[in-house]
Amino acid sequence: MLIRIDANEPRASEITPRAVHENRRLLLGALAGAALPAWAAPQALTGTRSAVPGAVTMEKPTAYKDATTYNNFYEFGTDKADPARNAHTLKTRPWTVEVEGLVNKPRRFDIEELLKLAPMEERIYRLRCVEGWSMVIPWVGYPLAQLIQRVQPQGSAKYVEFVTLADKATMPYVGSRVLDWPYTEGLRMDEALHPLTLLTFGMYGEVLPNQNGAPVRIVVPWKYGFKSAKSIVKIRFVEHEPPTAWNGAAPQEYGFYSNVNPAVDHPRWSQATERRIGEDGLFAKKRKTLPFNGYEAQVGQLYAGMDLKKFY
Ligand SMILES: Nc1nc2c(c(=O)[nH]1)N[C@H]1C(S)=C(S)[C@@H](COP(=O)(O)O)O[C@H]1N2
Ligand SMILES: [Mo]
Repeated sequence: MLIRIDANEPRASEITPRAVHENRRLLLGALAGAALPAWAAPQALTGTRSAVPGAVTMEKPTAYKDATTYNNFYEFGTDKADPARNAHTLKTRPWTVEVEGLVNKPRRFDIEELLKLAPMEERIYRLRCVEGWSMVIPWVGYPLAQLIQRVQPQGSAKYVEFVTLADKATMPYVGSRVLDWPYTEGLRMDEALHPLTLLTFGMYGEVLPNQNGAPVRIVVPWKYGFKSAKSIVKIRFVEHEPPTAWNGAAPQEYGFYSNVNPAVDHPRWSQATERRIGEDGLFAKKRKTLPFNGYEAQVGQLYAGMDLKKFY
């Protein structure tokens, strides 16, 4: 069951100071080791490589340094460098995630319980921001479906809403008027249950850095980055499409679905191409953006018959 990681894959140990790296490794060792047999613990630092089609790309992962210093996490500031500078104040323990709404087994999970709920996998997904840049990141987590199955949604539950932490004491921009806080996001139930939708606890074989959404976030690889809510405290099952932070702030710019779609432009700029972070040298070519961020074969059928210009 355990699949070894390709030897040629760049490891964070090659690009971060050794002491820092050892520290994070130990943390994820405790995390992933708990979900796997003891003999597997050393390899489990990076989880098991996923067998889900589409969950691994052959593209070169973005440098760890870039993925952790060029972020969107508006609770900590609107500049790309702000989250890495400011998110050290985020307290990720103790942490609980309340799962509530239209489910037979509503439950409050302590983060330590949530870590052990299902085996960790490593998945190398592209993350495409609506602003026109993208990264390739080895995420560590397990399918959100694993959690959903355990709480038994009722037939009336058609959507899942994610509510994230809004703590004025530790998040300097909560209270500012850029967005309505808390930052919320949502998925249709079939999207939430899709095997590519990952409940994420780590990246590059290590626990999530605060600026990337510690201690738990969602990663939905075929949608624009803002759907991948960080630092989640509540998961709510509801009947109707829930309001979301960016849709509330600018509905004509950010739709509920927000599937990556090169054919539907943002009203203020094109979505046809993207700049891969780390390739931004003078002669770096922009890449063509792929429908559903390259995951069309896996998720296209979720939207069969829908007008994606209307449901953007
Ligand atoms: N709570 C919260 N989650 C968030 C955001 C945010 O501002 N707050 N920004 C989103 C956006 S716009 C993007 S592109 C991704 C960025 O994730 P990364 O910093 O790990 O690359 O996080 C998303 N999740
Ligand atoms: Mo984004």
